[in-house]
This record gives sequence, C-alpha cells and structure tokens, in this order.
Amino acid sequence: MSLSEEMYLRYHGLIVPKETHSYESLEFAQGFKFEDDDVLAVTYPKSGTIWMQEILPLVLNGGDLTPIHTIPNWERVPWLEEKQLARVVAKLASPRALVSHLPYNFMPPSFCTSKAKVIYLMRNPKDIMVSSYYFHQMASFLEDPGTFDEFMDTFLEGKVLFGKWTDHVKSWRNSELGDRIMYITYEEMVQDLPAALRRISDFLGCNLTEEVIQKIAEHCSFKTMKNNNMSNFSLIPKVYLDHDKSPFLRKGIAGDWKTHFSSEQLARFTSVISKELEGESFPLPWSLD
Ligand code: PPS
Repeated sequence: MSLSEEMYLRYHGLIVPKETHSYESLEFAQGFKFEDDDVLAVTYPKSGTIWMQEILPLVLNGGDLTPIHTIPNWERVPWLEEKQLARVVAKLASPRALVSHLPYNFMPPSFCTSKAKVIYLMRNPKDIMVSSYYFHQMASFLEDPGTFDEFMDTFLEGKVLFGKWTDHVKSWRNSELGDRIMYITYEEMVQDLPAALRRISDFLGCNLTEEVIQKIAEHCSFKTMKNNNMSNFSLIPKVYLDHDKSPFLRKGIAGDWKTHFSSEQLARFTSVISKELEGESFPLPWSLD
C-alpha cells in the first residue's frame, strides 16, 4: 500500500491523518505547557485509548459521572497532537487528563521537565493489527487497508499511523521516567478491570473506596461504553466514521487475532516483531506466538 499524500501528513517522519491533525496542531503539541498535576495516557493506536478517556476523569474526580455523560471523549480527555486541543484546552478541568499516540521522542520539552504522570497502555500487537484493520474500513479519512494479508505487511513495515508498534513500545519502555510512568496492559484491564482501576488510582494518589472502584468499573465496561453516545463516536457523522461497516467499539476482547491469523501469518508476524525486539531488556506481558 502506498501512503496517500492527500490523506496523511508526515511530521518529522511520523504518519498522521490530516482529518484530525495538522502541522499547526503538532506544533501546538510541541509548545504545550504541561502542569505537574497533568495526567497523560499514552497508547499506540487501537490499544484502548478511548477506554482511558472514560477511566481517567472518573478516577480523578472520585467517580462523578457528569463528564462522561456530558462531554464527548475527544473534548473530555483530548489528544495532545490533534486539532481539537487548541479549541478545548482552556475548558479542561484540573487536574487535566490528556491522551497521546506520540512516541516518547516526540514529547514536548515541557513534558520532560514537568512532573506530569504518564500511563503507558500496551496491547498485544496482533489484536492491535486486527482492530486497526477494521478501523481502516470504517474511517473514511484512512486509506483502504486492502486484504488482511496486505494490511499485515503494511503494519509490519510501519507504514501506518504513528509508525511501527515496536518503535513506539521501545521508546516508552526505555523512557526512564522512574516513578512518573506506570505500565499497564489492555489484557490486564479486560481480565480484571477493578484491579486495574485500583492500580491506576494508587499510581495517581486518588485513594478511591472499593465502592467507587466498582462504580467506575461498571461505567467503563465495554457494554456501557458502547451505549454511551459521548464515548462511542455516534456523534461523528457517518461520512467520517461508518459504524455499519464496523463499530468503533467493535469486540473489546483479548485474543481476537486467533480467529484472523493463519499459521503462516502468525509465523511471519512473530518473526518480524521478535527480531525487532531482540536485545531489549523489558519483558513483554504476552507470548508473541
Ligand atoms: S484509537 O482509534 O486509537 O483511539 O482506538 P483505541 O481507543 O485505542 O482502541 C479501540 C479498541 O479498544 C476497544 N475498547 C474497549 N475494549 C474493552 N473494554 C472497553 N471498555 C473498551 N473501550 C474501547 C475497542 O473495542 C477497540 O478494540 P477492538 O478489538 O476493535 O474491539
């Protein structure tokens, strides 16, 4: 697949969609002033970003449902690099929560000098690829992914939004942010959301009661979010996101790759990813094969 210049922008080599990003929005992110009490959730695309947009306001405000019922997710917890940020930044409640798909080396200088905390959410790359394949079908501002097999090559070559998954993970796993960074996985959240919420709450020093944790877990379940119009992207016109082709909140499970990958594809995928992670000291939370 050759990358469409009409649809995508390259910012210092990083591929982003023009519909949601501009050179100005990326420069705005570079000049963004992080506050010490800001919280940033970083994800490679399709790792559970909108899940964090639901979770963070509730954890930070003690479980008050108002934001998730009244503010669309992209304004409630905006993307650092997207066009929306400049428009909504003044309206963000403190402590501010943001999300980002940027690799660590693209973070603005003020992030590095601030004490802002970051949650790096990782997901099994095989499930990311499956989720992304369907997302490319439903989002009119992304290129047609071609066949599943063709998209696998595109994904493995890193000719996709925000580049190679392995480069993203390496950049954040090696960021050496000490106690400013917490690592969590999508799979951990699927398996036991209350436990994941306790970890997030402890990391952010929120001290939530068990009752509040259970309430947040209920409101951040896949089923509840799928029915929340402020979080399921149903407010976006169908010409941009066509949920009849594939819903944004599609399956919400771990291991969907098993119904998509042939044994040859699994071998190819595993071989490329393992090679690119060779010599890295951080552990992977899942086996690659
Ligand atoms: S994006 O476009 O990068 O912002 O997408 P992102 O939000 O990172 O990832 C979308 C996938 O996350 C799933 N999701 C959830 N899974 C389980 N529980 C909850 N509450 C939840 N919210 C979002 C969503 O369904 C996409 O995964 P797939 O595998 O396609 O279902």
